[in-house]
Amino acid sequence: MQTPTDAAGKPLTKNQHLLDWVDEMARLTKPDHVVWCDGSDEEKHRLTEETVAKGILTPLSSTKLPNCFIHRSNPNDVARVEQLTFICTPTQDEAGPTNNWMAPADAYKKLTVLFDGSMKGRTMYVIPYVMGPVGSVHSKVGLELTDSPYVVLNMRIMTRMGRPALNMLGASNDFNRGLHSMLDVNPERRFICHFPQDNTIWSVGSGYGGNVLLGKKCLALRVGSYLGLREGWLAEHMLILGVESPEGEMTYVAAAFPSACGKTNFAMMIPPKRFKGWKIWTVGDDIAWMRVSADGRLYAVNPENGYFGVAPGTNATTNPNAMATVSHDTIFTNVATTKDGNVWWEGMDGEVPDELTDWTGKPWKKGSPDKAAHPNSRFTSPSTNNPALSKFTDDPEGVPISAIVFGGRRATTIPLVMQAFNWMNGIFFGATLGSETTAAATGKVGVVRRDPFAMLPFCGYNMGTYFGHWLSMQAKMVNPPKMFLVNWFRKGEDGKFLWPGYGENMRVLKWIVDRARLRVGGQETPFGWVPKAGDLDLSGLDIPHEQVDQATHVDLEEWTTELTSISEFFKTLGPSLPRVLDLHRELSEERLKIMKTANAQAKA
Ligand code: OXD
Ligand code: MN
Repeated sequence: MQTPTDAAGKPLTKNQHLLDWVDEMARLTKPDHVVWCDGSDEEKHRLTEETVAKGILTPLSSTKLPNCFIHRSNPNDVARVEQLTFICTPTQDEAGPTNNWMAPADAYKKLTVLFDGSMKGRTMYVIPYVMGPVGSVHSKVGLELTDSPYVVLNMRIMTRMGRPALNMLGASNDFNRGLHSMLDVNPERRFICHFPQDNTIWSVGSGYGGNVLLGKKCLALRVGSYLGLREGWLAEHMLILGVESPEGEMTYVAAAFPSACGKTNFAMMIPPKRFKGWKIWTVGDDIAWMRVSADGRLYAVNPENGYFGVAPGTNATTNPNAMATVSHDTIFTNVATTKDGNVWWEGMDGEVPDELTDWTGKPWKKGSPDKAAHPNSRFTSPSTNNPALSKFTDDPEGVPISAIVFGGRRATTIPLVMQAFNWMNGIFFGATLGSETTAAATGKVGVVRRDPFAMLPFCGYNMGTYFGHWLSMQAKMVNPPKMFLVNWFRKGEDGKFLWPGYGENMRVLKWIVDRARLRVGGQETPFGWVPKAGDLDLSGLDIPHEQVDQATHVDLEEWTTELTSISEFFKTLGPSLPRVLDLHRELSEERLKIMKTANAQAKA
């Protein structure tokens, strides 16, 4: 292959490993043209014009939403497809009981047939990108080959893309090899296969973000988690935020919540009025790469460079910073549009418009039973659009993490906030993290789906081995972060949420920061520390304090059920579950029994 050049004719790379691989993949997929992306503005304008001309993107109002576009995807292709996502490790045991597995040779064979000639009549774009700050020890270079210009434009927002990635790679062979073709966007021919040992991802038959923006879930989490195991670091489904006090003290927190539990809202939170002078700074809203530095602390970077956020439910109350973020230079996918070139989704501020064009492109009238925006409709916006973006987001060192938070959607049992006794107990919180299903997802409401570390769909190897890796990280840390469990979604007997959530979560965050800095009280329970009356700052909060007591309460009967359910879950993980986690469950059960007996005696 000839040395590729940018539009001005300047050479882009002479990396022979890279050139040979691109050549090999081009021989397989047989595109009409191969275009190397340099990440320049000129390239962005050219690709935007081309995609608009082809109807892949449609411009929105240049006054209401400058430089914004809408993309409507194939209606059969609107979300990640867990059942078609495979971890292709040499043995099934390495993928573990929570992943779909295919033997690497079988997967390569099956997908080679699909990729053969899949780009005929199309252009293959070569996208060099960096996950993480360019040049950082945390960061990784990836190459994605794709026949979708929509993917190029999204990758341009979500990653550090183009020439800097090639410069960082130099002549090295250490890069992620990602191959993507839309093929005919047919669910029958859709596969997202990960080969962690080969640092390779092959994705075919989809155009949807999570399946095709290969830097995100595929590299930054599935393959990344495996690289983390091998190299001694952590790739996590966690937001990263900085809490700044009025005195200018900064505390960084990483938090794992299952998909669609409000990570983006939490990462961009604006503290309530009572917290005058406090600020939340977003480092990342979805993924954290963390490693121990020379000072024995855990440091995190956000490998991404943009937000691929869920649009419905985003409004001036739930996330004012996100509303500002999406107001320019944004690609919207599967939202509804108004006649005057604006966007709309369920849960947006203001009146529901009388008429819209729905996410499929059809006319929609107010009162229609169908959703106007797809529930998984998205915005892709650069991080630099976020008014709360941390100035350390590009810091190659990352930010030092003082607290790690796990949270799910639980109507009962899990208190508003609880601190783990120690690192292992925190890993128990992560390992048993669960969220209740909604009717839309399963038909059964209130069933707890365990989603350990919010990584169930994203862990690229055996879940038990993953817990073991987390446990072993403690040995490297002089000063490990404190660990917490939170639940914004607990309900009262009337079925209403006990806690107002959103900006008010600052009150919980403050307790977490103060606990991490060893300067506020708490109450020991058999399962962890909870705030006792007076520990949470509730000033100016307009709800009865008994309601907060209910939200923070540890109910021994509910925990009896919880520990039984955890025991069932642990059994599904098989022999690689670290014994210490099951022993911790047993210890909790024994402590629970003692409490129950003591309470019964006190009553008698
Ligand atoms: C996401 C997800 O898109 O977790 O971030 O599904
Ligand atoms: Mn996510």
